[in-house]
Amino acid sequence: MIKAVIFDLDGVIVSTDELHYLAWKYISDQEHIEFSKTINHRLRGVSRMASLEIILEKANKTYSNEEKEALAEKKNNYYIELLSSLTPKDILPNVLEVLGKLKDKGIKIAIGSSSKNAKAILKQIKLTDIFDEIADGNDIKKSKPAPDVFLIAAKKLGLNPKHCAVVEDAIVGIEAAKAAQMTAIAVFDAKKSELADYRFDDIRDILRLV
Ligand code: B16
Ligand code: MG
Repeated sequence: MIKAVIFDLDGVIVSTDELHYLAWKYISDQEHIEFSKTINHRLRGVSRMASLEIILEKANKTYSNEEKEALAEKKNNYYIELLSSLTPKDILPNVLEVLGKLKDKGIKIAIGSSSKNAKAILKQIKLTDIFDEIADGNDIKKSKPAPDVFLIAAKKLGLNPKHCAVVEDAIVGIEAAKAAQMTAIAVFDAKKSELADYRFDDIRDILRLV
């Protein structure tokens, strides 16, 4: 029985992929490192430092930990600048309808995001208050595919993970949901995951499960 739905943020509630892409492109261009949309695709749901490690696979030199920290900080500062252009119009189609209807049915709703900027993003799109709980990159040491962020969301909700469903656009996010013993609902890119319990083209299909 599903008592709560935990939503991934980037790629499910709002599409910040392009902004992450532009910010990482700015860094990789400065460092003369090859970067593409295909590589950007591998960064979905992955933490900032783990994303940087993926980008540095194409680098011709090795970077010290201090240099990595500096690059990640530079990327994030640029990304935060880009986030200022986000508005409620960027909320993905049918999301508001689904959130409202889940609440009407007495289902709890939460955010389970790897992003340390999750609260700033929610503020930009004016969605901070609708969620019962928010678990994000600041709450965890291990990002998806580790189950941590979803387990923390369930704990904050006071629910058994088995009573929680996760909506994810990233394959690593589906792995994380299953590792947390939750129902895994895949949208967009995550539909390729063999582990998903459900694959939906329209997020409104979630309403059939509750
Ligand atoms: P930040 P999600 C993830 O968010 C993004 O998909 C991923 O591309 C990003 O690297 C990660 O957040 C960390 O973001 O640099 O803002 O802390 O999909 O888990 O909501
Ligand atoms: Mg995502």
